[in-house]
Amino acid sequence: MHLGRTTLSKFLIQQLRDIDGGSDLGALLVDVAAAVKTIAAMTAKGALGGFLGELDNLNIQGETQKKLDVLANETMIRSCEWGGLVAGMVSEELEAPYVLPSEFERGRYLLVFDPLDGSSNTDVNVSVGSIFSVLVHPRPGSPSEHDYLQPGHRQVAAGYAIYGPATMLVLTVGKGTHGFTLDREIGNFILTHPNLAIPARSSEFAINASNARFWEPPVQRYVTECQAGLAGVRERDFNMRWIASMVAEVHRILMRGGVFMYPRDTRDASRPGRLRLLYEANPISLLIEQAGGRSTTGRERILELAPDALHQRVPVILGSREEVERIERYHADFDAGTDRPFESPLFHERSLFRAELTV
Ligand code: AFP
Repeated sequence: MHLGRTTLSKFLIQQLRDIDGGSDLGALLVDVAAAVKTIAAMTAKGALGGFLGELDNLNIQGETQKKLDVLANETMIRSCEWGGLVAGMVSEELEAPYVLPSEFERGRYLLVFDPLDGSSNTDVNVSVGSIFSVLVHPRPGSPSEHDYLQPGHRQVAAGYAIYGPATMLVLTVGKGTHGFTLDREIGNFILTHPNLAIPARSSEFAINASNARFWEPPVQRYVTECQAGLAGVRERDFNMRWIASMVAEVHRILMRGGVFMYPRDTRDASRPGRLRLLYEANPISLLIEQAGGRSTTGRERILELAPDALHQRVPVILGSREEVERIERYHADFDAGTDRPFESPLFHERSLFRAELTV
C-alpha cells in the first residue's frame, strides 16, 4: 500500500477481496465514509451553519440532544439505508432499532453507531467523533432487537471518525487498525496511518477525576500510584488527560499509547458505567485489540460480553497492554482480598484508597 496514495476504496478492495461478502462490506463502509464527510462538513461550519446549540428534548439516554446529534444521526441513516447492504440499524439517538422503509432491499449486515460522540463538546469547538460497528445479520428478513445483541468479537468491521483539526477515519475489518485522513480538496480518504500499533508501555492516563469518590478501590489504587510518580511504587511520573470525547482519547492512545478509563462507579448500581456497550465500547475495543492493546471492564474482556440490552452501559478500561494488565491485576487482587499495601519506603501505611506520604 502506498502511503499518501491509497484511497479508502482501493484499501477496502485489497483487504476484502478474499472475504465472503467482502464487496458488500466494503460498499457499506464507503457509505459510512460518505456520511462522515457530510458530518465533517457540518461540524466544520460550526456557528455559521446554524448547527450548534441544543434542542429542547432529551434523547433515550435522558441526555439533552444537540442539534448536531440529530443531524449526524439523520445523515448516517440516509447514507446507509438505501443500498441494500444493511437489514437495519441501531443508533445511540434512537430508542428502538431503525426499520428500513419498505421500498429498500434488506442486506446482510447490521449497522450500530453513535452518530456524534462527545457532543457535549460541540459548542466549545473541541474534537468530537462518530463511532460505528458492523455485525452480520444472522438470518434473512428484518432483524429483531435480539439480532443486534451479539458479543463484540462477532463484529466484522468497526471504526470511528474524528472531527478534529484534520478529519480522520480509523477502522478495522479484522486485519489490523488503519487510519485515513480526509483530503478535503478532492473529498477522498487517503491511507496515512497503516497498521497502527499501541505502545505496550505508557505514562499517560485519561479519567474524569471528578468521579474519584465513586471509583472502586483497584482504580483508586492505580490512579493514586500514577499520581505518586517517581517517588511512588511506579518510579516514574505520569501525565493525565481528559477531553470528555472518547474518540479523541482513543485516537491519542492509538497514536502514542496510554490508558482510558471510564470505570464502574458506585453511584448507581443500575448504571455500571457511562459508556454504551454496543456502539461505543465494542467497536472501540476491536480497534484497540487489533492495534495490540487491551480492553476490559476491569474484570472481563469487553469483546466477550454478551449484551442484554441495546443501550446497556459497561465499565471501560482500555489502551496500552502492560498498563491495562496491571489494572486487571489490581481488580483480581481486590476481588481476592489480596490487595497488597504499597511497597514504597516512602509510604508507611495504606488505606484501602490512598497512601499517605510520610516525608
Ligand atoms: P456525550 O456524547 O454525551 O458528550 O458523551 C461522551 C462520552 O460518552 C464519551 O465520549 C466521553 O469519554 C464521556 O462521555 C465523557 O463523560 P463525562 O462528561 O462524564 O466526563
